[in-house]
Amino acid sequence: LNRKIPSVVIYGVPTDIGCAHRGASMGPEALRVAGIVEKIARRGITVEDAGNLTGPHNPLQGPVDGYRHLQEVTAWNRAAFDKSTEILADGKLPIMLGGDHCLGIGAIAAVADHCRAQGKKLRVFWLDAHADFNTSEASPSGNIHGMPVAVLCGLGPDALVNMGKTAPALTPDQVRQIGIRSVDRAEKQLVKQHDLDIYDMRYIDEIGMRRVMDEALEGIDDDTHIHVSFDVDMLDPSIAPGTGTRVPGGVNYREAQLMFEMLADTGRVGSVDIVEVNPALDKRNATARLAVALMESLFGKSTLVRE
Ligand code: HAR
Ligand code: MN
Ligand code: MN
Ligand code: MN
Repeated sequence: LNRKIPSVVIYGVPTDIGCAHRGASMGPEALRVAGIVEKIARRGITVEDAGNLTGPHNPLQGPVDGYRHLQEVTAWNRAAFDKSTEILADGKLPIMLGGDHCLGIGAIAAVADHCRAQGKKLRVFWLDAHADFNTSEASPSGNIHGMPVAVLCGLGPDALVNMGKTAPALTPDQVRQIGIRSVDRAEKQLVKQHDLDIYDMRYIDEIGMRRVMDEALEGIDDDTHIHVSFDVDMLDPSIAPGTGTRVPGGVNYREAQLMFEMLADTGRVGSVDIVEVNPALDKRNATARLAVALMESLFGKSTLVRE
């Protein structure tokens, strides 16, 4: 394993269209201010910043038929889908800077199409406090950032489910969810019914992050494309306060660093999302700076001294 990392293209998707609170729209700029481009480039990787996508403003409306802002969410995801598709077709590695996590729909639908076209296996690492497996019936909020995994697995409105060439984009067995500690009542039934592979905080506490990652990475081979969808609320709020739906009892600094180092060791990471950074709630950009430090780990910076 451990191949050369392809050129990286970073793009921003400045919207909070999928969530209840404003501010994730400022995430891309916070991540740039924290040095995401320079720090990945320092790893010896070619990095291009493609700027930000554009899309509809946030009308701040309530849910309609169980979805808040479905039309606007669809437009933003279509833009992300197109951009990721273009970057992957160039043989490059897209890093999408969100934005809220509804954008995982477009970004990952593009990766799924790309992998199918290339005959590659796809494994998605969904790093999050939340399972994001709600349907309109199950959701307590109608916020689409609580639904992207369900949508990618075929549960949701046609406009989103049919984002890519093939629907559903994913089957649940391609997904590994890590850091989970907040799942709604009806959502819990759904994740059980669809047999999602969830490494919740209790399991992380009991067996440790090293073994969690060994299990989640099992079966990765040379033909596997790894997509990392990193919702910063996976992290404990004490180290990552700048996010809209904080849940206590999250992943600590060293556990997170180990996760990203072990993902880096595979040499198979082919696409990344960083979502839910909300600078309006942050302390001196700490959350963006931590996310960037973890990207350095993901792109090969190591804490190994011995060996
Ligand atoms: N489960 C809740 C809902 O669906 C909140 C989940 C959304 N929050 C996120 N996504 N940050 O990971 O409304
Ligand atoms: Mn590829
Ligand atoms: Mn999420
Ligand atoms: Mn979350």
